[in-house]
Amino acid sequence: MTERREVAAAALTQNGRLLIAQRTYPPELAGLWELPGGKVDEGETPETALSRELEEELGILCSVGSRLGSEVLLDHRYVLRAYRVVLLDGCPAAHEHSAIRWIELDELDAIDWVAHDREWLPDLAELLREE
Ligand code: DCM
Repeated sequence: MTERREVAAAALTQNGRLLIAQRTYPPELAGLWELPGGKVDEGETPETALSRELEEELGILCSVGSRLGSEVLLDHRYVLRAYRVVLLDGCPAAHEHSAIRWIELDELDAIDWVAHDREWLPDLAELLREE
């Protein structure tokens, strides 16, 4: 069996708020909110891949830190992992999403999340409480 390819997702927090992004594709996920990120390409580390994705998708420069929460198996090909991320430069803009939002702790539960990302809600709540 070949190893699963990683999809890395960013738990980017600033001033007690978390950045979330609204997907445009595939149709079954369009309109739902996620931690932004993407697939780790061959030769990349999760950290370099996530930095690249955040620059492409949101136009920001970030530092990727430690893992957050458990890994989530997407299907037989992909594993999803979240990382704590700090914004170094730029102001996030939705280049590839339909919208972005900064949310507070008390908004976490009510968001229309992509199902897999819901797994991290307790970890995200703890992260926002620490902020
Ligand atoms: N994905 C997810 N949650 C995220 C990021 C991605 O469930 N926070 C899923 C959606 C896709 C796959 O990972 O099935 C690849 O993502 P993308 O299409 O953004 O590269």
